[in-house]
Amino acid sequence: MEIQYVPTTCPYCGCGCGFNLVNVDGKLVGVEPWKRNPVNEGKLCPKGNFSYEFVHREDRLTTPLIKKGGEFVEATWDEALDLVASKLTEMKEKNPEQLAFLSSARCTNEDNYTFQKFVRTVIGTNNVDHCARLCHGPSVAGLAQTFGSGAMTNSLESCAHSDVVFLIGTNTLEQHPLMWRRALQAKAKGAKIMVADPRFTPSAKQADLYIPFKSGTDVALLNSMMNVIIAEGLEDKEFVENRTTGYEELKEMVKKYPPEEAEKITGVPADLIREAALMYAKADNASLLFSMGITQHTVGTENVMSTSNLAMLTGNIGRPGTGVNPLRGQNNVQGACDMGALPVSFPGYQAVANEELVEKMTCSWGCSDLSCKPGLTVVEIMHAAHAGDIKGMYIMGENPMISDPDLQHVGEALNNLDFLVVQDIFLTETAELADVVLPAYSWAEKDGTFTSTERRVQYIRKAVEGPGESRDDWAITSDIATRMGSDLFKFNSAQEIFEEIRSVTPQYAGMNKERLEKPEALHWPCPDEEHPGTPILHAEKFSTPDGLGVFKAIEFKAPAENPDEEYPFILTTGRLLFHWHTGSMTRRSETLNREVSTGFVEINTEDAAKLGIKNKEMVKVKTRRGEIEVPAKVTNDIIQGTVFIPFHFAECAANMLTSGDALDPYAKMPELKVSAASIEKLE
Ligand SMILES: Nc1nc2c(c(=O)[nH]1)N[C@H]1C(S)=C(S)[C@@H](COP(=O)(O)OP(=O)(O)OC[C@H]3O[C@@H](n4cnc5c(=O)[nH]c(N)nc54)[C@H](O)[C@@H]3O)O[C@H]1N2
Ligand SMILES: Nc1nc2c(c(=O)[nH]1)N[C@H]1C(S)=C(S)[C@@H](COP(=O)(O)OP(=O)(O)OC[C@H]3O[C@@H](n4cnc5c(=O)[nH]c(N)nc54)[C@H](O)[C@@H]3O)O[C@H]1N2
Ligand code: SF4
Ligand SMILES: [Mo]
Repeated sequence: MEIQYVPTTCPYCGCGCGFNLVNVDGKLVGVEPWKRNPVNEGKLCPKGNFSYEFVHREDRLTTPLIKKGGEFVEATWDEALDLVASKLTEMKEKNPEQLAFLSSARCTNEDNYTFQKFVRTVIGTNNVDHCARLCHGPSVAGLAQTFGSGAMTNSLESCAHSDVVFLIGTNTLEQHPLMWRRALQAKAKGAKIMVADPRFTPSAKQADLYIPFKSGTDVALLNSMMNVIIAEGLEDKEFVENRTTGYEELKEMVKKYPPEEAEKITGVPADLIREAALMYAKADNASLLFSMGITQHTVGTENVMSTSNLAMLTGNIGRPGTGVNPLRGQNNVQGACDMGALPVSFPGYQAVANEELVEKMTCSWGCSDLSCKPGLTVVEIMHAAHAGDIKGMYIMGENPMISDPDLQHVGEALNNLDFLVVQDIFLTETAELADVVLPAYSWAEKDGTFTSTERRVQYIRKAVEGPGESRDDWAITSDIATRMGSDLFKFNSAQEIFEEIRSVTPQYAGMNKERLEKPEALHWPCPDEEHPGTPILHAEKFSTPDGLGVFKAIEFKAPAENPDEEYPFILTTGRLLFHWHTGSMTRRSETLNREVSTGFVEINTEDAAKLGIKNKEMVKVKTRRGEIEVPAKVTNDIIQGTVFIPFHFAECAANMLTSGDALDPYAKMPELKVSAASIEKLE
């Protein structure tokens, strides 16, 4: 018997925990702790623990598939890649702007780098985006405006040094469990945890102060907390004076939000707003954590800027135990953004609209004619496909047929394409609609790097062979590029690609193999090989041109869709501990799927009683986009007037109900956290 322990990084959330995959005679049989890994010190959540289970599933994609007469037929790599290369060549020659590309936060930096380089240098468009658009796009856009850099300011470990941990719109216990461990470490030392969420989540249940409030009213709540802080003279005058601009406008604006006024908007009793404000402001070190409850709104970017206002007002930036911390979701969503899988930037957030940077990248890549026209975003791409303006699409490692808003519209858009390529590890709901399906290695079969939410760049290591003829994502994309006549994709390994990445990405320049091999790896920015990396941002100055943080005076705006007589409830959507997004992996993991095997709608006990709905009874939930049938979960853990559906389950897909019409003007985020809905008992 041959046993191998292969240290790697978890494929699920952005915490970036490390563990050993255990390979016995060529098969993965489990995971073992990697105690020296500083992120999680040997601890794991259930998804990490059972992450190996989907790898050897019999329904993994093992060979390329080509659709002929409506049916998939197995094909050789040569047939499939020649078909993709010739179709994409034909379409790009007509008009490269009619093609769109979805990259993947599940894939490595090397996969994403190769993908966007292909789109830019071979196709000649910037129509490349990925799920960050539906996730922390507003964090990137918002924090760039207030702090000059759109990433988490502090490390995970930093949170353990807080006196107050304020969670707003993050159910950290279920969604970032090993970050939650840091919050608990702080609590064990006497810190207070505050949670603002419309649901009494498992995180809220362990909080010292729970602030239940109405979805979509975050700005009013935060403004009101600032109103109290200024009225009580608890602002950090020195920090405001020396490190920020725009304070006077902010001060004037928040005067309009005394707690009694904010109570009318948010539903939070005025005294509770006061208590929350004082608790946060009086802490020596307060860290603020947020996630999708803040970003998934048409005012997502403004919500994010409001969180920065609160932190700057109280001087909670630049030290351990402080910071504004958007908890990035996917294992490598930070990296996919860093690598330029975004329609507005080359690797390292270098703008495609900046002529100097276009010239620099043209030189670095040795190509010609890079487009400086920003491309379309995820939801815009679907709208354009629906309208017939996008005619071809290549999707690597995303499943928009479950994860994008308004699935009926997405289905129509994808069916409207002349050509769709999907590269995945399973035949997902999206892959079913493809003309060509390309089988990729999963994370356990790959070498490369992931960048976690704390900007830590870590190795993943090949622990087992991929099934059948599956291949590395970067190798598939490179092969297509080469077949289309490019000679810029002669990569032989992930390591070779990383060397190119660091040569064009300033934040990664100082990272080499020897340094990344260490368990602690490196946090970007790491501009040269002597630089130690940067776990905490903005310690001395912000990343804005003048080094000052920018207060933004932001007024409350109501969500795009509000309850009315026909649709009297607010529907909000989100996640569960045991499942991951579209379920492609966790629903194929026996242990995880056993825990929760289908969806439900959470409804408050009193609302349910009025509608005559009993626990576990089937109900119909309806919005202006569509309807689903789903079992009810009657509970006091959600405020009245709001219902919640996890979006993991195809058979009762929350995104049949959500809308992609109204978007955040800065980040193009749809309002996934607020729709007007009706709910009725099924006869
Ligand atoms: N188990 C598991 N973990 C995951 C994921 C997963 O699918 N499963 N996905 C990962 C990804 S990609 C992401 S982005 C993160 C997301 O992590 P989270 O953002 O923590 O997860 P969500 O469930 O989407 O939403 C968080 C909370 O926002 C609350 N909320 C709803 N509306 C509002 C509002 O208007 N304001 C505020 N303040 N709160 C509101 C919801 O009740 C919910 O408790 O999780 C990551 N981790
Ligand atoms: N209603 C509602 N909708 C939401 C959200 C919400 O809160 N509410 N959240 C949004 C957010 S924050 C996010 S991040 C998105 C997530 O949306 P998606 O990214 O579409 O969701 P995933 O299920 O993670 O899809 C990843 C796909 O990659 C495949 N895959 C995994 N590993 C690999 C690999 O190594 N190579 C390749 N080629 N493929 C691989 C998986 O099989 C899966 O099909 O959903 C968004 N949609
Ligand atoms: S907390 Fe996140 S990274 Fe850590 S084991 Fe769980 S899913 Fe994986
Ligand atoms: Mo996400």
